[in-house]
Amino acid sequence: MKKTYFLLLTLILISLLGCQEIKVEKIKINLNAKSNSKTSGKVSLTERNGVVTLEANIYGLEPGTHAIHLHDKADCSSSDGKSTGGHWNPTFEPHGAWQNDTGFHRGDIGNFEANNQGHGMIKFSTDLWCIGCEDPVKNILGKAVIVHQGADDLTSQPSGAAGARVSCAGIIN
Ligand SMILES: [Cu+2]
Ligand SMILES: [Zn+2]
Repeated sequence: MKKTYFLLLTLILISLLGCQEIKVEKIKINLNAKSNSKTSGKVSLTERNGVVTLEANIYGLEPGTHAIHLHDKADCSSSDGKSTGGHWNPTFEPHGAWQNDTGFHRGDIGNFEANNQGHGMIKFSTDLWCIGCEDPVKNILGKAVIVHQGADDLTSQPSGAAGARVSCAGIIN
């Protein structure tokens, strides 16, 4: 009888520990002004059950539409943000709207609106990304978040003609 209880207790313990293993990865990074702008902000990246959610609050923007992308390298060292390279494009597809039939970069998040106070926010979720997994087509660690002065026209190659890079954040744990 005692053995049965012990076994039951062990099973309960194992299942409880199993529940705690639901992996949640979270990274918080700061957007820093580039190209003589005053654009800054905060980005959180959370992975839950295979879905990554990006939430960004951006301040000091010109009112209107702005592009936001993931670029290739988490290197915001240059004053124009170009040290981050081009759009993150691990699948070698053309630039385009997210989940466009004719292809899109895995960094082509798209556009968001800034209000008259210069504040914009965007919430974006996808299962095509991961945070720190082994798949180089999905892993966003080591990439950068770039906010642009203008809108992404979603067609111009290779980057949507979105203008200067006004804010930059490296995706580093
Ligand atoms: Cu960009
Ligand atoms: Zn692109």
